Amino acid sequence: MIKKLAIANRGEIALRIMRACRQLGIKSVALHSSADRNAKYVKLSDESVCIGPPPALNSYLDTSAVIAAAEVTSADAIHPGYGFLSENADFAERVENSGFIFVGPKADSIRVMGDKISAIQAMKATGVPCVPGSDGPLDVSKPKVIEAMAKEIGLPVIIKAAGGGGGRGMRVVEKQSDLISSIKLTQQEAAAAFNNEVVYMEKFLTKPRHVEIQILADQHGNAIHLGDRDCSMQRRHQKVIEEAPAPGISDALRQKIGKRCAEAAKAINYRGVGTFEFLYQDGEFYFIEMNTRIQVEHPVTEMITGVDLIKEQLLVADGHELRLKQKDVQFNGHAIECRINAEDPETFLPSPGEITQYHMAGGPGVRVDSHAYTHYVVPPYYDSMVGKLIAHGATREEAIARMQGALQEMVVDGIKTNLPLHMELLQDRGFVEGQQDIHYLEKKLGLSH
Ligand code: MV4
Repeated sequence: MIKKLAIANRGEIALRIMRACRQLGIKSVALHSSADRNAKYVKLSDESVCIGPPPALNSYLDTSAVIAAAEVTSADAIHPGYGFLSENADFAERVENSGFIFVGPKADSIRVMGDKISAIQAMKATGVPCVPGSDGPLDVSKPKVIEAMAKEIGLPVIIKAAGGGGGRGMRVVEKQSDLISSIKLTQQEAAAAFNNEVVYMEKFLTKPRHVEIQILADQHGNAIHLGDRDCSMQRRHQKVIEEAPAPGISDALRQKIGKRCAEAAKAINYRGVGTFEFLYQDGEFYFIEMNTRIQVEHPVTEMITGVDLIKEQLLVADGHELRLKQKDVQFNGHAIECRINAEDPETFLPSPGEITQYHMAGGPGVRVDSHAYTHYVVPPYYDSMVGKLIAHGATREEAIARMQGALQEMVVDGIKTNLPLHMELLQDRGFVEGQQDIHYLEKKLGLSH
């Protein structure tokens, strides 16, 4: 059994992981930068180690510092959380080679999914539906082949970097005459950004929703899915509101795509939690990427399934068999998550500083995942999320009503936050009707901001 877990992350997710440790009788070690010395999760952990100065490159991203801190505290496992080192295959490998359990998939799985072309090839081979496209690298020395391919797929197409993901390194091509020059540009940018100039082509879907499937797999060949989440409410690839289940998708379709993903996870010998990202348009799912980490929005899945995903993640990392069979996963009601960011609601610029007053929302179906407190100082070095407000209800309408109430109760003073934006969005007609696609929020903000 894992006895002591080193948490190589910060903020709300460090606190969330610590809470799961407590459920399992695992001691926690908070690895933190000097900027996070006074953080709530550092105080609440059993032990803590400062791993470096404020810049993430010298602390949360410093592989050697993280492993050394785990060694000196005699931890037996390392949880990377999300962001930072969570999807770094070399780090996962080093963790295991140093004798620790890495709370995540094997380094090989991270590597396959990190290359978006190999991810698509692996998923296509297991029967997961993908976007019509090149299914492989584009070779600009063969322009005729590329032009014929684009013609067959049908314009517009999108050129994506194999080393990209999460919205980085992409270019939409509308005209056949722009095709080759656009590919060359994307290759140059990809070489500079990811040290990998390989690009591929997909049909560009013009009005999709971002729907993802949560899966959970053990090391004994068992895998289940925990339904879907809609993450379409985003701005510049930053998710703002997520919900589960995705509005407008039938239970039959959810079970069908979920089963496909669980089967795919088994086929690639995946272990741990994982998310299959899809674009959903006109009743069809198209796989785009797989995330091999726990995600920010995991609580909406927890709220509708009653499953503690981090607890299960720790158990399977520790070699336990899945305690849940697919039939044990029952979906109950609807959950919504609002990401609360320390940012100017008009300009979206970060707004770090001292929180002079902090009051949490409460009541039936309301959950707050946050490391913030009165007099907490939000450091300027990291992402601006200071917490997540999650509301569950028997129906989507009830979840919305509870979120509206929770937003009114929530107080985060002294810094600017996006709470006013959330209040507006929870009353927005298109959102309330569940009509959002990936462009919905940016279009709305374009009109009002
Ligand atoms: C696409 C697409 C349309 N068609 N692929 C952006 C993030 C990355 N994960 C994939 N992305 C997209 N891929 C095809 N074939 C549109 C996007 C996209 C997007 C996807 C999910 C969430 C927000 C988005 C915002 C802009 C573009």
